[in-house]
Amino acid sequence: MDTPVTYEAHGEIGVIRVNNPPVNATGIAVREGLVAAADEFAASPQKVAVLVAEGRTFIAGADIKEFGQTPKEPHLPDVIAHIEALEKPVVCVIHGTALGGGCEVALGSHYRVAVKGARMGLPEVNLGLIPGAGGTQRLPRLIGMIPACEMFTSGRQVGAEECLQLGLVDALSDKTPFDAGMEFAQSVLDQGKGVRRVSEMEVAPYDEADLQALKSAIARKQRGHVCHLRGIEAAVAGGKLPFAEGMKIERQAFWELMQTPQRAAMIHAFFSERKTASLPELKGVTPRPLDHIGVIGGGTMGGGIAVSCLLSGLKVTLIERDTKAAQKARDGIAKTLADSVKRGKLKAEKREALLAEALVTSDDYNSLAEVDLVIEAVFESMEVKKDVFTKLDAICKQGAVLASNTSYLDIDAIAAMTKRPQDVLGLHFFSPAHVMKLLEIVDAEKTAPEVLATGFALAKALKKIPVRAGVCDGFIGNRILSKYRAAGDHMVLEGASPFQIDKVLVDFGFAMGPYAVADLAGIDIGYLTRQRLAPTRDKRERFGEWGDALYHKGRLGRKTGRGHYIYDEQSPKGRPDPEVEEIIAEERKAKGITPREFTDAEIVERYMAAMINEGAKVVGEGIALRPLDVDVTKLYGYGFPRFRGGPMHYADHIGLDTVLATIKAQAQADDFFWQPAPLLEQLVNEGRNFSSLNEG
Ligand code: 3H9
Repeated sequence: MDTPVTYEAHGEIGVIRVNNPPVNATGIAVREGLVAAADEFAASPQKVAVLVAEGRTFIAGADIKEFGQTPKEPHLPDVIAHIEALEKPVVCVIHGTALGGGCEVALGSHYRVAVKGARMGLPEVNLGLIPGAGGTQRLPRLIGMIPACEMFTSGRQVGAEECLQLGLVDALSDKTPFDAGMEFAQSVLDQGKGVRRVSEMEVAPYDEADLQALKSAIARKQRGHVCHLRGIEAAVAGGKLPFAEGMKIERQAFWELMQTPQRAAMIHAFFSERKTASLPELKGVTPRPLDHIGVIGGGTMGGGIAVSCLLSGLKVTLIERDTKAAQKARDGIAKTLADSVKRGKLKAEKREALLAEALVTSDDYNSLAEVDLVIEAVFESMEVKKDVFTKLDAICKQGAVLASNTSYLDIDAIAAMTKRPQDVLGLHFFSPAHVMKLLEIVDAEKTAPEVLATGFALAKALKKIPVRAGVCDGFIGNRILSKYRAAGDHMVLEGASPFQIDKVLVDFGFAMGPYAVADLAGIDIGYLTRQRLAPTRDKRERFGEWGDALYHKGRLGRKTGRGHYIYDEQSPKGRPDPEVEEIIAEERKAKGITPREFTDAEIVERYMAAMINEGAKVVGEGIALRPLDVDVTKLYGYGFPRFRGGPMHYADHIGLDTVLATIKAQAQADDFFWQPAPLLEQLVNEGRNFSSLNEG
């Protein structure tokens, strides 16, 4: 078998080359290869070695696929120690990304050179871990305790220039990785430099108050995560001890974290979000060209979609109903782009160029004649959408992809308004569309494979996480949302307060609870949905009506300063409003309900059971391809805590039989709402879990 690590001599310089596509992860063969190459260099006449990787990136970390299996020797910390212990210097050249174990290999080398565009980072916290091959011990010794802790607790990728400023690399180069390494190695030779081991350095003194401030910020921002503070503990404790003692502390913490459900959940999320992006059925299908995008509607959603496209280098033509509205849409986009400039994400000149050259706003549908793909983001009304698609059918060039951003409506019915239903699909963005990562790609009955593939290509261009969904009311995300929100409403009717439910779910790890979300989205949205569903609502369905009372009182949520919560200067993020509890109490009274207390655990159990049950229905009906597609949807569009992996992963964790038992117990009181998903029953009967459906 070809070894992924080779050693070759170039005069006085040895070259250790890592070649393990796609990202040069340090699986067992690479670890063995690095030790062998280091030994070959040690025994060779060469005086200095260059450690360089082939392909698109330097080592992107440990091989995550090996996590959860029994680790095989040599372990990465020992491999790195072996390299560092060499008596002749090793120059590491970083291109692409040196992440996790890759960054740690670089830290174990004696010198580091970064080529243009290279980035370094310790992103283990994104996998529920801390660096486990010396990152918490060497990095503070090299760049100082506070910057080191900031780097490995944020998991961020640090650009080459900042690496140089931090002292993380010794030099930058414009050359190819190989040439950059050879040049630096030659300078080491010329200057007669020897080895320089980071493990032998002392941690520079730092201000304890800065460390405390960082810890407090992490405790706030990373609520629920167990790994971040463990990393700081290991770094701080190790910084006061001999290096080898510090390594033991790091190792212990790393292995303990490796056993946690959080690590399993976050690695599930890592691989799932990559799986949703490559549909097996689209293998070999060529997407249509994407250069010029049409957007219809310049409100929050349409404007956000336009910004997202512009920032990704696509041309945009945005249509509004008259020139005034078109100008307003342009102003909104200009403002969002100005915010990007303020945040340092966009250069001011680039913003000017985008607005002048890449964006056209118009009230004339004929301007869409040449677009490659058009996304309709107008008012959620079937009549309005049908009118838009009839116009698009008449105007757009043959082969243009016609997409609707509807959140609920039937894409098949929309497609039927055109003579080219094969070109129609749903592209469901989440607001704000230039920020939110999720894109539900709705595969309608007649959508052609290359049109679906074009949806996925657009997601890639926009750096979104795509999930394929089938047609139904609410697709994957909103359909499931309607059920757990209803389960929450039932508990409120029975005696819980919306504020208790929100708090419990935030404690569980959600970014926000459902009633705070309702206030953010607007109480009118829920009201209109209830109105839309009223004609077809089954008499047996229980539902809360206090939202209607809030709506009629003009309490539309954040935008009016009151919804479930009061939003004012005193509490910009909202404080509970006793008046809402009174409105709910009246509704209970009118419905003859005697309120009772709910425990926090009961709230989580019921809310999650409703979410999982509907998730299982969505998978069982083929609306979502696999349970992991439900997980990714909830993680990226609905604030589900990543450290719990998504609702279906969470269900496997607590046990599907437990979930089914909850559903059956609830069905005794309400067998209309609590109908177990056939797929859930089947899996329980067969002793299987959701994960078994994710394979392949
Ligand atoms: C660690 O290092 C622990 C150590 O501290 C201690 C150890 C003792 N392993 O993302 P892409 C696959 S923890 C295995 O689509 P991009 C990925 O699944 C690790 N596989 O490409 C995909 O496979 P497929 C710390 C990996 O260009 C393919 O490579 N490191 C790994 O958009 C392409 O990936 C990290 O957390 C891996 N480490 O982005 C870095 N990484 O083609 C994780 C990727 O079958 N990786 N794959 O779908 C990344 O952030 C991105 O992959 C990267 C490239 C930025 C490198």
